[in-house]
Amino acid sequence: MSEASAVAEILDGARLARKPLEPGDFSHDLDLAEAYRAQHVGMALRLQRGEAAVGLKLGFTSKAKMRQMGVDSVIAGQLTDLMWIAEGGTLDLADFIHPRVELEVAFRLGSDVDFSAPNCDIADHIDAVAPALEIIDSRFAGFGFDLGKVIADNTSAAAFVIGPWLTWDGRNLSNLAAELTAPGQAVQVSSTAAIMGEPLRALTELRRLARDHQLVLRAGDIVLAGAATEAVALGEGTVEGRIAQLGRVVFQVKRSEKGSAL
Ligand code: OOG
Ligand code: MG
Repeated sequence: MSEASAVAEILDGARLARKPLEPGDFSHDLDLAEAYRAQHVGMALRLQRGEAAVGLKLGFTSKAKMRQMGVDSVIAGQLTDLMWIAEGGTLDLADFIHPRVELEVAFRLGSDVDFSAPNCDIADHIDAVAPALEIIDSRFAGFGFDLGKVIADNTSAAAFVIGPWLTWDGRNLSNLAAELTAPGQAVQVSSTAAIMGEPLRALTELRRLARDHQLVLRAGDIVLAGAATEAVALGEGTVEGRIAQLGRVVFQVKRSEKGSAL
């Protein structure tokens, strides 16, 4: 078995068992190319089980997140339909290990992106924008990872919620007030400027990562541009994100005995 397959199996097992990997459980030291290969194998396992790819996400596009997690490079991960919680819907804590939530901007694409075209610009493909909440859930104990580990772990992707889509009109997203309210947590106040000065800039980083690591974007896909706030631990109650001009996005959190079939 290749190293990418071995790593993907370990991470997939930890996710399905909701059991985090302790430092002694994981001895692989992955460079970026190996880490993205492991991420692709992990996605293939999910697709084999019937999940569908629905887009990509960026991580560490804000200083707040880089500082919080002790890393300094932008990373990309992959989203599936099973991760998508309907706006206003309910997340069950029993389905996750130690989930955290963060406030993001989501883009929807109206056409396929051809990354081999020299003048390719993901922004040209946007057809809608929305406020979004991402739920991250590292498969490593205490979110203890380096870049190789978090990339192989599909950038801690676990779930996401997208607010009402607004038709894309090329609007300026560079400084919209952003606020995240989560049960038992101090309100996180930020601005979309926290996302690389303007969330559209994150798409330039995504083009580079997609070209280097064979990521794809098709018509209808979603891109999460990365957190504008630090991530906060999830507890039972209502989570609400608000971004000026874009609107609000809400979901409920409960804890059942058993969890569902994620
Ligand atoms: C990695 C995911 C980072 C973001 O928006 O910056 C991310 C993590 O913090 O566990 O999704
Ligand atoms: Mg995120």
